[in-house]
Amino acid sequence: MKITEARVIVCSPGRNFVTLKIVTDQGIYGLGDATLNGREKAVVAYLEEHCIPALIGMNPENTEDIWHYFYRGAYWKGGPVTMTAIAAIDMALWDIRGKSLNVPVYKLLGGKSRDRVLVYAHANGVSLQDAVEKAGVEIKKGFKAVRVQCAVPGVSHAYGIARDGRSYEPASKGLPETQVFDTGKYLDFIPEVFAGLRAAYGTDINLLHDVHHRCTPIEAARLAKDLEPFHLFWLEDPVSGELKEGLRLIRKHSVTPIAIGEVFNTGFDFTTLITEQLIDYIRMPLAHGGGITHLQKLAAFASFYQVRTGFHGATDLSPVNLAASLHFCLAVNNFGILEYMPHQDVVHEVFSINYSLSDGHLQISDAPGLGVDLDEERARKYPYAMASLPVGRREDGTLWYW
Ligand code: CS2
Ligand code: MG
Repeated sequence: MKITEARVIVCSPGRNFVTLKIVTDQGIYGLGDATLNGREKAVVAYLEEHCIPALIGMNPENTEDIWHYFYRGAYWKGGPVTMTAIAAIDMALWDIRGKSLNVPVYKLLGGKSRDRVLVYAHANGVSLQDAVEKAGVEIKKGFKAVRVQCAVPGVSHAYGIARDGRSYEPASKGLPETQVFDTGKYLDFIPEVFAGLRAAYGTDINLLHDVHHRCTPIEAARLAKDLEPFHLFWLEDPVSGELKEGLRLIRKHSVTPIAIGEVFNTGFDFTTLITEQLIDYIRMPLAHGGGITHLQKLAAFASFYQVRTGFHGATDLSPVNLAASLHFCLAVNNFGILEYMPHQDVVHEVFSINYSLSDGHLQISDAPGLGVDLDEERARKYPYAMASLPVGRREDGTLWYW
């Protein structure tokens, strides 16, 4: 088999998505998600200028060698742009492999380790009472796990809170907007939210919370300790991922499970965190972490340390990534949970999907390959529009993590 063509499709049904389509001489094609929120065009350029010309003529069956060609073979290794491009190539090649063998991808990854994939829903409250009510709505829908974010009294706009009743979407059109954060108010308030949630729903429901990189290590340690009585499923990104040593301080003070790595892009970012048992869940998604080939290795390594997967799954990752994640999560033994934020209906005008939600779990059909498709003609109806993630500042104006 030979790759005869590869092209990048950029569209914006409600939000921007970048998709790589790799076509073979046997008429089989594969899709890969190449979306990097707010940096879409950088990945497009990387794929078009540096990867696609080299892909033409390669045998798509050699997924391992092709992965190393684009990773190790590049002198300038790693980084979100490069690794998102490599992930898209890898995903598309696994899609081709599945289609050419007429099997769903999970059967190529070891088959089913479970029947369905546990996902967590989102509850974003504008007040404590609203957060508790919104979590209740998700629990009623059948979700077994809910991530809860809450506006902080006295803070003008906290991370994760939707405005004007719309569903939460991280990026907004144009240049970044500024959001203001106050750590003191946040740290005082968040434990009250989880006390309220436990009082309302007891201990059966799994609760998660995302700090979104905004605490210093000692602040994060305090939060993890204060949240201990409420037995979170995880506390996510308690410190910025750049500061790996910071996680040692958190571990010294609490047993709240920690998830990190949605902004990481290789397994090398995790080795110390895993061998020192500083984390419990891997957040790096297939789409930003080099695809199935690389995450398989990281998951296997993590399994020796009983660290589990908990992939990022916000709406800025396309249905192609979600389908690939479902195959992966069905197959891997040390699966923990998968994030689920439903895409807007308009996304499904362009992407046809083969997964469905019931009872707080996602299921995927046995269609060959990844099982999702993209209608290129419909995609053209939704042209790219520049959008950015916010920047964060402290109340005195100092630039901080968002
Ligand atoms: C978040 C995301 O889903 C999460 O855990 O951290 O909403 C994140 O902010 C966006 O995906 C950024 O693109
Ligand atoms: Mg997050």
